[in-house]
Amino acid sequence: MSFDPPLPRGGEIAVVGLGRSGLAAAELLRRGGADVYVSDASDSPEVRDAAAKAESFGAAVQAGGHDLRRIAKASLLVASPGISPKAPPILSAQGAVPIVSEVEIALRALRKSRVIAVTGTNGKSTTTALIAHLLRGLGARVVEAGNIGTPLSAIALREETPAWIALEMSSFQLHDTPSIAPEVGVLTNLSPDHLDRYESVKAYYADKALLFRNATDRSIWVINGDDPLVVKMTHGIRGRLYRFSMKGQADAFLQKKDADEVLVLNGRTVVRASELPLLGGHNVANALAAMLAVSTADSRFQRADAVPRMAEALKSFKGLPHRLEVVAEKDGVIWINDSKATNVNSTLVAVQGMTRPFILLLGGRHKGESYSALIPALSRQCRKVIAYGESADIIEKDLKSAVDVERAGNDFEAVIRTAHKSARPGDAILLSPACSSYDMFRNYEERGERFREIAGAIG
Ligand code: UMA
Ligand code: ADP
Repeated sequence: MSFDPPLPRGGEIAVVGLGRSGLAAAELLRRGGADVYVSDASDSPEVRDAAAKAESFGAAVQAGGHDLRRIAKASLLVASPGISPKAPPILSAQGAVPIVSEVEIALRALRKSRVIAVTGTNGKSTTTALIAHLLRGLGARVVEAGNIGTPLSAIALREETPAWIALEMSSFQLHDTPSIAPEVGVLTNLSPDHLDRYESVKAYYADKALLFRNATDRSIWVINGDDPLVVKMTHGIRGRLYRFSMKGQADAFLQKKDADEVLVLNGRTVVRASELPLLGGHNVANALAAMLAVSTADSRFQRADAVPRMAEALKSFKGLPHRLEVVAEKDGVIWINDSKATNVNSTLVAVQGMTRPFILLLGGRHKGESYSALIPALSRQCRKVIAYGESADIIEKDLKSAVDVERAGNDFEAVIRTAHKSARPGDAILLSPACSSYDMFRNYEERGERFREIAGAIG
């Protein structure tokens, strides 16, 4: 295993966090011959399992705490993305030890792969998965990785190096990835998020802008031409800019045609909007972004014969779980799992896309945004908001003047039963929480799975 730029010679590399990222990075570093010390503040069964695995490949391991002095003497620190820059192990290294992300290590080992990187506040995972699906449809060898779920280091550990990588990058990952220089970089949209970690929206956007840190005249960027913040951020950056738009002509755009709308790429009609299997206008934007990213990545994908293959791929794309996913239907009520909506703007698009009256489950760990931006959209068809979890007080305060809000504590089954009591035939029960899940669950996936189970049992 070789790294370009190489790993520091001598000394120990400290990996902080033994979640998915930390475990994969530690193994990759060991494969490269480095001495590795990996530690995690938690002593949970999952962390202990990961610790045993890390020991098996020869890392020095600590679960249940970090040795801050040892970390401060390391030659390099690899930080897991979920760990705040203000956490003690990161602070203890600051100024003394270079700090990088797990993605940085993996990129150095994957120089031969062609990377399409996707960032933005919402739509990253869907766009990343669509890019990979389109490339597969065009016969390319591709994997999806990064914030979407599989750490990039786990890809670097595979025997076969992929020709293409569709790489989802969160702001946390971008913060510490100095080598990021994708063949194509995509910026989906920008709106406030993660204000529980960042001091200001400006600081959050500054991390997003790090996608462009190594821009050259040969760089290719795919951006949302309808989003003023995206347009402003990318104004004047080096490289070629390609735009997608839902509103007017662009490199990829949505065009009215008779009674329907069509997705147009580089002047060619690819597919009708009504043929896309995904719900909601935001997913049309994601499809435009993905088509444009793929077509700009390689001249082969710009030929006329690529168009029908892209159309087939778009039509056969199965949406990702936990994104506006219908999980049950009974007595005229449909149950929709949008657990991945972890900020106000993502819940807003879900609510705007609703075509029937609905009960909205809103709550979890508050991330600092006001919920009042939802009011105009909720006023149309929302029968009731069920406010639950740690953020219930704030949700109630922000919404009660305009919408019927019922408080429902933090027993998730009781929360869902409360929603069910208010539902009538023809309604939807929508879990689109606008909050992170960490007050009650391990992650958004667990929250969505619980919703699916309880909806199945009730429905
Ligand atoms: N920990 C410490 N010390 C601390 C704080 C935390 O040791 O001071 C430990 C925790 O006990 C835990 C570990 O760090 O064991 C967790 O690390 P992590 O939160 O970085 O989790 P991973 O499993 O490595 O998952 C990360 C991403 N998680 C976050 O960014 C929060 C996953 O994105 C990503 O899929 C995965 O790497 C692979 O790349 C999830 C996410 O929620 C989906 N992302 C955010 C989002 O989409 O909004 C950015
Ligand atoms: P991310 O990876 O950025 O969190 P996902 O593709 O996982 O994005 O979608 C998460 C949620 O964000 C979805 O459930 C949906 O409610 C919302 N969403 C998806 N795409 C968009 C978009 N283009 N614009 C605004 N919101 C979106």
